[in-house]
Amino acid sequence: MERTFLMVKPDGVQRNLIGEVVSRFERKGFTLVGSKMLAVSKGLAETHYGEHKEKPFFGELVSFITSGPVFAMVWEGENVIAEARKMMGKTNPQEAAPGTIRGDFGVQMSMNVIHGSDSPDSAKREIELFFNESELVSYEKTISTWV
Ligand code: DGI
Repeated sequence: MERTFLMVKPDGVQRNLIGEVVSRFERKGFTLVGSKMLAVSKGLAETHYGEHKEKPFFGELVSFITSGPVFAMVWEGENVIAEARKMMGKTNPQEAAPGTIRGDFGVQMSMNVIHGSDSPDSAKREIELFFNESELVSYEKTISTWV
């Protein structure tokens, strides 16, 4: 079953949106297989956002993601990587549709509440970056035949 890495960013944690975010993915029918609060170090932030190293907003991105605790998660489900991206909405909250997490809760580009892997390769990389295998559980919900 496909897995993705999602993270409530420091703005989402400060705004008490962890429960809201978790609830949306639970209600959708996805399965939470790991989660933790953590303070992202500068090194972890730079590795995680490595693809943006040359961008003008890289410094701002790293300082934002290290500015407060985040809530990191691994979710499992059919096509969960693409579905989670749809539920998050466009990167810029001002372009994100109402009904999406960023459309409903975000106001500006840098504080867009949630991160989610954008491909199977990045999901694998990000899950391994943030979690040990022992922190993830594989299980079947009895309700799964109804989802
Ligand atoms: O995968 P996403 O988070 O939707 O988007 P991304 O991987 O292209 O960019 C990572 C984060 O970097 C994004 O959530 C917000 C920030 N970002 C992206 N493009 C810009 C930006 N921040 C600023 N200030 N300006 C940008 O053009």
